[in-house]
Amino acid sequence: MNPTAQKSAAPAPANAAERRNYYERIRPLHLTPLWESLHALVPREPATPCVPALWRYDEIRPLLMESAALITAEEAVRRVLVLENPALPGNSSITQSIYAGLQLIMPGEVAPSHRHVQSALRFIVDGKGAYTTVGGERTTMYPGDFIITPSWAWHDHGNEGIGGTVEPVVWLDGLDIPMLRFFDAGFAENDDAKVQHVARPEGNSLARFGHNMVPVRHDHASPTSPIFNYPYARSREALALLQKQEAPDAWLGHKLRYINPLTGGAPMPTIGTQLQLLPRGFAGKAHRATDGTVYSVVEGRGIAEIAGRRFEFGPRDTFVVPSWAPLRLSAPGEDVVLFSFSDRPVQQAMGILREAFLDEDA
Ligand code: 1HN
Repeated sequence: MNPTAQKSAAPAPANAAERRNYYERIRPLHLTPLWESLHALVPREPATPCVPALWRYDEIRPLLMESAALITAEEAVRRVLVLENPALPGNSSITQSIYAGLQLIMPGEVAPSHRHVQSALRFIVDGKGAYTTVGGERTTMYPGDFIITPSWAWHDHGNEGIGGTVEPVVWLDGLDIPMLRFFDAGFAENDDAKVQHVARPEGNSLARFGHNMVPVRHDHASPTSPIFNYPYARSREALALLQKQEAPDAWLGHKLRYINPLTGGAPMPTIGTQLQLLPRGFAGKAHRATDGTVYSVVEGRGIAEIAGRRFEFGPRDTFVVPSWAPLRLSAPGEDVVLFSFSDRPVQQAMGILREAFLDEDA
């Protein structure tokens, strides 16, 4: 019996049996009655299967380090613990559209060069001195840096340290994997070389595009930002100045979105990214939006109340806010800095993004 049949208005018993019989006869022809699923297909408001969840870095770090003894980065290709939404096991998804994972690269290791249609972001969580090379330019990683691997760009990672010290480096990967899977549009290939030839000096992209100026003549045609490392030092400085100069937004605190300097839009076509500061004592109002969002805690301890559930977070933790779940952020004891990302640019391109800034308790 079709379980959804029970949800529709109860027909006369004889009629119900006739309908069931009818459904059984059309099933072999791969036909199904819309009227039994219409309400679930077109819900009055988003009814995501995703649930709110928090991953504590202090719990994960020892397990991540343990994985380094089980497999090398090279054998693994990418040594990552995937953060799966607890309600979507086996899907490699933290929301319906977004993948997230914590990637570890140990001193001296190499994650070999490859490329794929999926776009990736790296948000550096722990350690410094690893590098990623993207399309022939290398960038050194520092905590809080937001780094992009555009669709179809060659990329390899390594860890040679900096200033004579080399330590394990962990970053949060965010990819549009579930979106690409939905579209059945994924391609991938391995590079001939394990490590890409470095073709440009470090910092070249930032020099060209990262100072509110862009080269008068350039050939950057991709929809992804020509900047591929947005260093934390700079983003953090902007927030520190705003904190001195302005009152925080009652819902968001001081919140800035990263931009593609050529368009003013999101740095990647499929993923939008933000950095926000909640000043000590901030007790935010609730807000909700249709883009399920992943947060990485950079600094400070605070509280995220998500759909009425309370999560206490600290530095390096990751949490996820499902689509349309009211979120209230607070920072009772110290300044908090949060990085976040979602499929917002896709929803905006489709004209379907909705958000609400609530004035009463959610
Ligand atoms: C990938 O290529 C990376 O390049 C990280 O670091 C995570 C997850 C699934 C498929 C490819 C990387 C990935 C990935």
